[in-house]
Amino acid sequence: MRTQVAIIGSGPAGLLLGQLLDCYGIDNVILERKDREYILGRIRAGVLEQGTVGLLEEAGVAERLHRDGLVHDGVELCFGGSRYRIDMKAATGGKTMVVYGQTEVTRDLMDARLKVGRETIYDAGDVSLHDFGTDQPKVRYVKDGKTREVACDFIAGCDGFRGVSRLSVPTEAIRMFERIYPFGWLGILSDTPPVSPELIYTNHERGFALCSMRSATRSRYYVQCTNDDHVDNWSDDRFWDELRRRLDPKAAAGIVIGPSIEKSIAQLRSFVAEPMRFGRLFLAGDAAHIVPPTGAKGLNLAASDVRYLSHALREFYNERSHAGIDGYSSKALARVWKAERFSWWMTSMLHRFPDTDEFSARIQLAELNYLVSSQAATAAMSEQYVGLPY
Ligand code: FAS
Ligand code: PHB
Repeated sequence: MRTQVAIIGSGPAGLLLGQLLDCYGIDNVILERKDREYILGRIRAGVLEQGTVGLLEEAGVAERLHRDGLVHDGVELCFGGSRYRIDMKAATGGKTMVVYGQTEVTRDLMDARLKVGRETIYDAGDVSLHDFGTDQPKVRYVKDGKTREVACDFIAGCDGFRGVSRLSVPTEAIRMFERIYPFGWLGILSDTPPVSPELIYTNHERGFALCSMRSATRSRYYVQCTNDDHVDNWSDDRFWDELRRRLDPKAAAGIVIGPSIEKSIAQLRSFVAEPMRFGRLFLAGDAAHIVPPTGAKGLNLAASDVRYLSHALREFYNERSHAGIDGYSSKALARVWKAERFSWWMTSMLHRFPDTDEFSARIQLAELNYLVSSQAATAAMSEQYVGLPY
């Protein structure tokens, strides 16, 4: 098989790239090791930056998002037993976020891909990348017991943190930066109405908690847990009790509890691979970087990488210009590192670390008090949370 761009991975990064390239008339194929149902069974991000919404509109997949997504003007911070609203819309001159699950974004992109007749090869085993240092790169994979090959002009490694693309780069050609956090997030999905119309991020001596949602009837909650914790240690009742203990009295009393329809623990890390381009191979999304979900940046960074990469490839094919592909890595990394810092800052301010002593607990509270009482601090947090300009 031959195509112009071979995309590895059918997550948000791969699917959005495929859709935008299709809009630009650039041929592409996606190779995915899992099947559609498995991918749609993963519960992940929930908050879309305004820029991400614009990209989904450009890709022609924003209809359901505008119908079912919840537009949010701000978030609440809960500490010292009280809640404080951060009015992000006012602080950013009108910018908002949309709460719409990554699962739904993925579903919309998959359906759009089917409609335009672009190929996704699911259950592609043993994907391997070849000759991406030349102008004739190839991807090989095994399907139905046979090894097959895709000849292409470019390979887009959109295969996530544990994918094959980054691992295919010679170690001497790549630098990696990592911080692993000494805690995880235990997340629960329940068909119960959200406790509050906006997200609530809490700093509590027992640990961080987050009240989020997927719709007016489906809630998403998280509590900080230890790194070696296990979902089996957490009955629904234990989860609801712990969540209540970390919230202010009004929220704790207002929580509508119900059976969990999904429960999982995510480990938290900050990670960046530099550069994000190796000859004819480009890395995008979690394949190149990971953020702790505290800043709701993971999915949105995948989208900004894809914006830069899709525009660069359009320039290459339509204008025969290399400027975009040559500038991709530095442009993407400039935005990635700002989001890495923001996510690290939010995580440091809101979580209990093993070495959080009385002094550092007071420093966290001082930072939070400054944040909710200073227009400048509120504006700085807001412009990063809603998404910095591309
Ligand atoms: P993805 O990991 O989504 O997709 C990569 C795809 O490549 C997968 O479908 C995988 O099956 C496929 N693949 C992997 N190896 C392959 C191979 N060798 N061959 C072929 N295909 C291969 N972000 C937030 O903003 N908020 C959150 O709350 C949040 N929670 C998260 C919870 C968890 C458990 C995880 C893991 C991530 C979470 N994230 C969150 C981040 C997440 O949303 C990512 O940023 C987002 O999925 C990035 O999308 P992709 O880069 O497409 O990577
Ligand atoms: C979610 O709804 O899953 C979510 C929202 C905001 C975050 C992280 C996760 O910062």
